[in-house]
Parts: sequence; C-alpha cells; structure tokens
Amino acid sequence: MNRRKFVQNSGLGAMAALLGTEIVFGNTLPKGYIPLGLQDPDPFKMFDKNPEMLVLNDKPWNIESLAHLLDDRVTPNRSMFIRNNGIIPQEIDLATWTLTFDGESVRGKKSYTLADLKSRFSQHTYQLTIECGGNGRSEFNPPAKGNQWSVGAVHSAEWTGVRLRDVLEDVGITSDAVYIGFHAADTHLSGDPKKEPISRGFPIAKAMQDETLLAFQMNGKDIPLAHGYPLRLVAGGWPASTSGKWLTGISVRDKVHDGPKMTGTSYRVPCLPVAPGTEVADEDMCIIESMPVKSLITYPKTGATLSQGKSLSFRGHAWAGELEVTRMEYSIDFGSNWKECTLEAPANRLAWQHFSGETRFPQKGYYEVWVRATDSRGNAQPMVLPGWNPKGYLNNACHRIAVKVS
Ligand SMILES: Nc1nc2c(c(=O)[nH]1)N[C@H]1C(S)=C(S)[C@@H](COP(=O)(O)O)O[C@H]1N2
Ligand SMILES: [Mo]
Repeated sequence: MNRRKFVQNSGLGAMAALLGTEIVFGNTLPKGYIPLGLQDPDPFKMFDKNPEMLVLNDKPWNIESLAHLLDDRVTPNRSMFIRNNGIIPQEIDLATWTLTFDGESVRGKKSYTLADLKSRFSQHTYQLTIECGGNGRSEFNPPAKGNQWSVGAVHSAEWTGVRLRDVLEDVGITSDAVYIGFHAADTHLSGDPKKEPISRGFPIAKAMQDETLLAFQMNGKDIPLAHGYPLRLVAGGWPASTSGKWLTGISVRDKVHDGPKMTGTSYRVPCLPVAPGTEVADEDMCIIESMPVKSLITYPKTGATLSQGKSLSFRGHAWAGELEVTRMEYSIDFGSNWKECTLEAPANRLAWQHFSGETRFPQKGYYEVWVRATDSRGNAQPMVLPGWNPKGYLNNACHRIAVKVS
C-alpha cells in the first residue's frame, strides 16, 4: 500500500492514531500536508523488524541484524537482515505470477504458475543458512565501498518449496548446461525497466542439490515481502546474493551466467592473495562459491558483566558453507589457549550448528571470549582479518565479546 497516499487522504483522527498522540493545533494543519512524524516510513514497523537493528541504507533498503538478536536456533523474520540492490516490487498478483525457464540450454522455454509449482512437485523444508558475501566488510582496511556490514548479515530460516532440480528435470535441459542465472521482479534504482538490479546464479551441480529450493514459504508462512515474496531461490551455504528474491525467471546457460553483479569485481575475490590496496585486473578475480567457516556468539551480548566466582554460559551458531563444522573452541586469553565448546549437529545439511560453553575467570577484570570454528576439511577461522580484497568480501575472522568481571 502507498503510505504517502494513505496519509494524505486520512483525516486528523487517523493521523493522530498513527502518531500515537493528539495533533494539537491540528485544525490549522494545511490541507494535504503530511506531518513530518509521518513522512518517512518506519522501516522497523514496515518490515516487522526488531528496532535495535541498524538501517545502513534506505534507497535501497539495507538493514543489518546484531549478534545478540540472532540467538534463536531458527532465525525469525524479526531479526533477519535485509539486503536489496534495487526497489522492492510493489504490486504482486499471485494469480498471474509465473516462473519462466529459458536460456541456451533448455529444450524449450517453459513457464509455471505458483499453483503449478505447488501442485506438480513434491515439497520440502530445510533450514538454510545464507550469509551476504560482504558480511564483515566494515573491518577491511583500506576500506571497501558498499554496505558496511558488521557481523549481522547472516540468517538461518526454514524454507519450504520445491526442488529446483525437480523443476529443471520437468523443463528438460541439454547436456551443455553449465550454470543457472535468476531473474526477479525488483526494479533498478535508475527506474529503467529494462535494467535488472541483480541477476546472479550458480553452477548446475549446485542447482541439482536436494536443498536448492524454489521456496514459497519461510518459517511456515508466506515469505515476507522484503525477503522475496511470493517466490525465492534459496541456495544455502553460498553467498546470499545467489538466493534470488521475487523470482520470475531462471536462465539455463551454456556458460557462466553473465547477468548484473556476476562480472567484474562483483562477488569475486582475487584468485591469488594480494597485498591490501592492490588493484586487481578483472581476469584475476574469481567467483565466490561456498562461503568460509564462521561463527557467532549470540549470548550473552558483548559488554556482559559478571560477579567474580560465577561462571559464564555462552552460546551461538557456527556454519561452513557447503561443509560441516566439526570443531568449536573458545579462548578467554586473546587466543593463547583454546578449550572445546559443545557442538551440535545441524538440523540438516546447510543449516547452521549450535554451540555452547561455560567458563570461569581467574580474577576480576576485563576479558574477551573469542570463538573459533573449524570445518570438516580442517580450515579454522582466522583470529585476525583474512585476505584483503577490493570489495571487502569473506571476512570470517573469529567473533568475540567483551566481559567484565567485578
Ligand atoms: N531479486 C533480488 N534478489 C536478491 C537481492 C536483490 O537485490 N534482488 N539481493 C541479494 C543479496 S546481495 C543478498 S545478501 C540477499 C539478502 O537476502 P535477505 O534480504 O532475505 O536477507 O538477497 C539476495 N537476493
Ligand atoms: Mo549480499
């Protein structure tokens, strides 16, 4: 709904209700004037988000979560970050919404309505962790342009839908298929209807995994508008930019998909490590695939205080892209000594895993709790910033919280 029009057409009483208080001198309000208090949409109300979250940008909307808001095992909408490259589609008609398959490597172009997808293919639910490739960008030096995400651009919700694989089999793809690319209903910031804000994808092998979904539900309900209503591609473990929201099309390509944000430096890192600040030629940049091992302490919130002699219980989640986390450790002495945390198995492949620990502190003073996850190939999170790259992707340094014992 257009809030501006709604406010313009509403009377004093309705405006007072929206403001939550009487408009004193309301009888002198110029006709058609929108009180300042109602001019900007409140993003927290509009998207049903926790007001502690951080708005990084409002055109397009980019809203970050915080470590302590991500404590739930399955992330609820209220604490999920929002990352948009363009403008959220406004008018969505479920009856006419279609998903169209095209590209060099389909036997023929084919479209499905939402009802087709729901009735013709079996439905599956998975908890899938998706993290923005730029999560942690704010730490890099020299700084990288783009949203200055701290640690909160990750979530692990439950997605329900049909398998992309099942639908691709129904479409029929040719043996030269190597990649899929998504198309979506959001619009470019320039307003040019021919321009796509983002059209990314992944190799056929990822498209064929059990967990790669064309989802129409999140956490058991319709997907919230900001997260891709009414249909979303979900590719757990890969940069979240490959999980196309407001999905209208899939191109099956005979080469690596070359839509907007697939080329140049977008979602790519230098194929070989470079010194901070180095300019890297496009041909020396490689596409980010599976995300690296990472973890987050979600309880307590950093800055916790504790009385001496008491033990501290802490917990959080760990994930490792396509791999599993096999070891979780913590340190209270800035990484000199590490002890084991309790680590749980994931709800399913590509869901994050829960860890917990309990520690005592030897005397009064300032401490930090650091945690470190290790994946099934033996890769551990770095304690300091990992390799600098021009766009500030893949910062998987150990998360840490401050604790004061008094
Ligand atoms: N159609 C569309 N899909 C999109 C985007 C977008 O701008 N448009 N942004 C991508 C990026 S970069 C990220 S990090 C995730 C964010 O998902 P979320 O907003 O549900 O958290 O959506 C991805 N899918
Ligand atoms: Mo992203």
